[in-house]
Amino acid sequence: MDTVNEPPSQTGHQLNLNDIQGDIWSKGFPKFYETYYFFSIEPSNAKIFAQCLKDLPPLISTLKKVKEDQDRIAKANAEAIEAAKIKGIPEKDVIPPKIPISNALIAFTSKGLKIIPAGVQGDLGLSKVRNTDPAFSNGMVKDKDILRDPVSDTWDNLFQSLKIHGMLKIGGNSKDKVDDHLREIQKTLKHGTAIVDAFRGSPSTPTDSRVDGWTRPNHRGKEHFGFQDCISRPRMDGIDELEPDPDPKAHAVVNMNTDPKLLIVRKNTHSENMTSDQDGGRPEWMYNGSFLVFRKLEQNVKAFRELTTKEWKKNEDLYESPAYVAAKLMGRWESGAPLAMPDFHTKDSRDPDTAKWINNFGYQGEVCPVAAHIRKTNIREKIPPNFQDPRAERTRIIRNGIPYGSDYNEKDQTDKSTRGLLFACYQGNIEDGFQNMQANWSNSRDFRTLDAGLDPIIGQVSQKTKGVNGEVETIITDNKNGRHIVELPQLVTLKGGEYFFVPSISALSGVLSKT
Ligand code: N7H
Repeated sequence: MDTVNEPPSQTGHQLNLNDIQGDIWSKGFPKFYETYYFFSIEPSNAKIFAQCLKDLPPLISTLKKVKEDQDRIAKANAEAIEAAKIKGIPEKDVIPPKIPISNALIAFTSKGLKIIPAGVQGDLGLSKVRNTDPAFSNGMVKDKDILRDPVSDTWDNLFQSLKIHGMLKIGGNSKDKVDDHLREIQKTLKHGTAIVDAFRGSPSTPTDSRVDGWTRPNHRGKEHFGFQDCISRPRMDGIDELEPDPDPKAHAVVNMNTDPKLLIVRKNTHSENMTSDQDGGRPEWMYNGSFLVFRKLEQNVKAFRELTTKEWKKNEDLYESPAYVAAKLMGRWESGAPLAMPDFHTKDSRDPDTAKWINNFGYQGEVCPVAAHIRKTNIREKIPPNFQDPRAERTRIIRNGIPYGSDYNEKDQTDKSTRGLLFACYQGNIEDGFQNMQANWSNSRDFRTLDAGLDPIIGQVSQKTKGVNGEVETIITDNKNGRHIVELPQLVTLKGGEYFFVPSISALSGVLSKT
């Protein structure tokens, strides 16, 4: 496939910015607001649906469009800061200008691909995909045992319904803009005829097939536990500025520069289930697409705060504050400053605006516990050939989710509202990416070292191995006292999710719209 309008490549990896959907990039959609709309394709009208897909590409954003939007916003922000400076207004008080923007992505489940004419007629080679990408082909519910997900009775009806064939992810800077964009796509896809809401609950809950998120108005960039999010992200040659060499002063041995084929399906994108002579084992129509994992993850902020306060009170001689305990669980301070770097061991006093961009670091010793969320999910080391996990080098994801729900208010004990993260990540193969990270790293007491403890943020154990009160354990380490076991309540609860494939623009208007 030709490469169009891409910036010069520094390492020979080229990206077709006009063919790849625009959220498959570490910066992703610019957004204050985002909706995830889940639909079913009416089997009797699958031909009409395929015809409609031909008209869809102008409403779906390419990487080129999203990059232009991000550049436009960066320029407007820089101008606002410059203008404020002249008036003597400090940078932190500048409100970024809101440029009216929305962007959309479409993705399909394997069930959805099977229903459309190209799937029925065998043009999509889905039997090959069953071999190369079993997790995607089976769907998230069937992957439950591998992921060690709890039974799905905690899931929202929408995800339990098993009727999801496709999803629209639309991000923008206002709800109105996002709603308009959604309505336009629904009209193009003949909502009511060719597609219907995946789950239709009672009339009193009309938005059952739609899940909305928004950046926290007074804490933009911070998730509900209070941490700066979206710092560490893989950088792809051809669209990102690459990171400099790993910084030896910060013990870094690798950086986040990532071969795009780990994130986007290309000719040589690996799959655990492909032998080396099956290069290109996936059908070509999948090139320039990516696998998307969606999880609705509810966060128990009250339990998080109580836990960090309790552990601090028990060990005041070791931990200077509940915030320090929280940093031990996360691996970064709330500001984003990495615990692993000597300058940040004990004080979160750094300017959050600089701290939050620090990413060129590695790990030495256990000042940052091996079980801490960011150390579990990115081991930041050169993988030796005999490493216990042969997939480790390929385990990279692009995270582009958004928080949902209102802020937790400690003072209102009657408040029953819920909150969390609409987690979305992209990868070239689910087994190598999300599944390995969640199942074999975060959920394993013995990764990365024997008896390291669970990832305290997202680790889950099956009901069978939980304690009597449903608690699980992690290990906090520190310089003075070595290891210290922490009993965890389930801080994050899965409310449902699904696996999707995000096709290229040419596949949408080509093979997928064949009738
Ligand atoms: Fe995690 N959090 O906001 O507390 N995550 N995450 N995550 N996460 C990270 O670097 C969080 C989840 C990764 O390279 C930070 O952006 C929460 C899942 C990876 O150093 C924070 C939830 C998976 C990284 C959080 C959640 C991951 C990462 C630090 C669920 C994959 C980069 C800021 C509710 C299976 C690690 C940053 C690196 C970082 C939070 C979920 C993976 C603050 C609350 C399900 C790869």
